[in-house]
Parts: sequence; structure tokens; C-alpha cells
Amino acid sequence: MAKLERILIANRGEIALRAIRTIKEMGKKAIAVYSTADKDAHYVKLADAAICIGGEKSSESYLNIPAIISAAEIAEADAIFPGYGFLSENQQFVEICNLHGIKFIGPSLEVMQLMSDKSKAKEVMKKAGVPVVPGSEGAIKNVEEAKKIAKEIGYPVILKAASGGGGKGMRVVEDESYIENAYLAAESEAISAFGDGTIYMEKFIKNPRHIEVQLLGDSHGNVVHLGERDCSLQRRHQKMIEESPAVFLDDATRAKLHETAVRAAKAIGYENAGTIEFLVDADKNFYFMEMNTRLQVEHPVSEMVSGIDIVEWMIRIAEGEKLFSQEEVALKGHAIECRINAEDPAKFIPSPGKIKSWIAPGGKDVRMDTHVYCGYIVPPYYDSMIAKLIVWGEDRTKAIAKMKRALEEFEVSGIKTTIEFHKKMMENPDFIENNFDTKYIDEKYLS
Ligand code: MV4
Repeated sequence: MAKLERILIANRGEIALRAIRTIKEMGKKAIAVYSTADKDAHYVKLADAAICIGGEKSSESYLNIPAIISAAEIAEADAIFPGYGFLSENQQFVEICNLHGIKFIGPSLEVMQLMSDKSKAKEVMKKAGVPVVPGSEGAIKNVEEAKKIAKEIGYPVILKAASGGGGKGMRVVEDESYIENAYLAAESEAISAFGDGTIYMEKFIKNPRHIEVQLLGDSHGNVVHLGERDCSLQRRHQKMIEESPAVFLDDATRAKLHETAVRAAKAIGYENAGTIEFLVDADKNFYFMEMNTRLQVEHPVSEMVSGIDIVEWMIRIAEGEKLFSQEEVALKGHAIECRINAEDPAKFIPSPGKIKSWIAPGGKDVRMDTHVYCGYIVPPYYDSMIAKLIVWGEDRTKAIAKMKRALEEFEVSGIKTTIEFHKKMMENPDFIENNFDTKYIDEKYLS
């Protein structure tokens, strides 16, 4: 594979800017695409070239494959960087990039396909010796089969959509009297959300933690990990705070988790950046949940503890370069990320509009990834996340103190943001003592 010189970023917002930064540092050309709603966005100005790809709706622009491919051809891009969301896990898009001789900076079409069916992915991982939650072997055919399997594994069980992820088409079932309704509800929800009603079943793990391992694989079969992230602080399946390392784990379990994730990625011949998500129960048993075949929002916490630029390595891997060895990765200290959303922090409802003032925090080991600025108008059409504030400290206590200090410096007016929520969390005794799970915000914070 030859060096990539011109990289088109098929995304917007902070992640487009994040990618432009690294592409420029590597001496390459960054090509931005934008919708009519994003014509004044800062990332558009910072790119070496920028092409309008359509209207404000994502379906007309950031999801518009013909427009993006045309832009890539016009700009003579030799590669596409997908970021997260939008087309980053779209198999058809990867196939079309391949047909046009444009390098998709991500995993192969085959691996993406394999991991997109959560039920099949689980079977593949089980064969590779990765622990999975006990449950159905593949899809459930009907209500009768659901009842039979649930009886075998024991209630409570959880029904999940094979094409799902992010909580849609999921139902927890406490006993047999609810299973028929739950199965039919999950199925119809999955059909309308994903066009695929395939459902599988698992034993329900109570109060789990969501811990994921950041991986990089190269085209020569090497896989390294950059440690794990604890992403348990979520609200309605939207992550709010992520950190690395997961202090919930002891060193022995952590080492086992890393080794398992690397082995899993090697087993499927994984190339480029990816993440394996695990559910971890109260006894620190971990189980494969799903694999994200893309760069994730929370990747900066792994960059802060490893010192490795993940986007740079995604590009170098796409160029065919060989990865560094695991021994060269030294994980140090503790990093925390707070997602700053344009939302009312009390009710978490979107708050788009014009930013009247914006004073960003700074200082040693404080990182702000954002595309917004004073005077910027947050459009109502896209995700409400407008910034990520990431800090590093020698340990978790110091990282929390730094995050608290940084949040206090942060001044935004004109729109409502989740800054206030994060300020409260940094002083919350449960957060400070690491005493929370995936249900924490939904059940404890809002009540
Ligand atoms: C589970 C679970 C408990 N037991 N699976 C939610 C998103 C989807 N990807 C998987 N999810 C869950 N799967 C079993 N067998 C609990 C959840 C879950 C959850 C997981 C991670 C982060 C937040 C969550 C919130 C509610 C439920």
C-alpha cells in the first residue's frame, strides 16, 4: 500500500477537526465535506480543501454516499477517514470506496460485516475462547423457543436485536409471563429501527459495568491494546463520562481482559482501530458484548494514558505500516473525559442556538476537542455533543481534581450545556468512590 497524500474526512464537528489536526501534522492534505448548515464551521476553514455535499439533513449530506464519493473524486482524495457515526460502520459505503479505489481508513468489509450481526459476532468470539454471556446459540426462531431457552438459562433474561447496539430492540424479562410480549415488542422495535427483526437471548447481568478495550491491528497480523476505558456512566445508552484505566478492575483481571481482547481481534484478523466492549459483573467476571469497528468518541482518554495518537496510527496502518510492539506501550496515570452537550443539564433536552460567550479551560494536561467558538450557532440537525473536555492526572483523585478545576474555568452562555451536570458529578461521593454502574444516572441522578 502506498502513502496516502489526500484524505477526505466524511464527517463533521469535533471529530472532523480532530482528524484534520493529525492529517496536517503528518504533512498530508485534509479535505473537508460539509452540509449547508455547516458552511461556517471552523473545521471547514481549517481544511486544505472543502466541498459542500448537500443539505442540512444528514440524509442529504453526511449520509449521502454518491455526494461524498463525488467529492472524493473531485478533490482527488486517495483515502476517506470516516470518524464515528454517519457512514463509519456502513458496509455499502466501504464496498463503494473499494470499487472506486479509495482507501477506507478502517477495518475490512468482511470483518465489519462479521461484527455487525451481534449474535454472530458472539458466536465467533465464543469459538475463539472469549467469554460470552450464557444465552441462545444464535437467533431465536419463535416465542416457544424463547421460553425454552429462558427456562434453561434461568430468569431474568435479556432479549437483544442482532442488528442492534445502543439499547434499541432490547427487553429485560423477569419471568415467563412476560416473555411473549417482550419478544414481540423487541422484534417489532428491531424491524422498525434496523429493518431486521432477528433476536437473541442472554442471561441478564445485574448492575454491570461497561468496560471496553482500545485496539489497533495492522495489515501484518499484529494487534496491540492501549488499555481499557470504563464507560459505565451513561444516560439512556449515551455515554456521559469515560475514563482510563477502569479502577474497578484489579491488575490480574485487567491483564486478562487485555489479553482476551487482543486474542479476539487476532482471531478475526482485525485491521485498524477497533474496540471490544465487555460487560463486567459485580464479581469482576467479564463477557464479550460487542465490537465497535470504528474510532470512538472517547478515544482521547486512551491517547492521554498511552501517549499514542490513534488517528495517526489509523492512517499509518492504512498505508501498510507495521505496528509498534505491546512492550513499547506504557500506560501511565489516569484520564477522564466529560462530554459537553448543548443540552439542558436538568432535563437533558437539546439546546441548540447561538453561543454568545465561550471561554475554554486550559492548563497542563487539559485537552479540549471542539469545533465550536464564540458566535457559533449550534445547528439543531445533528448530535448535541459540542465539545469533549479531557484531563490527565497521575491518579484518579488528581484527575478528578483537575477536571473539577477545568470545569470551573469553563464559561459558556447563549446555550445550555452539560457542564453543570459534570461539575456536580466531580463532587458526587458515589463518583469519587467509583461506586456506580450503567444504570446510575437514569436511576439515581434523575430521581
Ligand atoms: C446487557 C445488560 C445486562 N445483561 N446484557 C445495553 C446496550 C447494549 N449494547 C447492551 N446493553 C446491555 N446488555 C446482559 N446480558 C445490560 C445492558 C445495559 C447497558 C450496557 C452497557 C451500558 C449501559 C447499559 C444500560 C442498560 C443496560
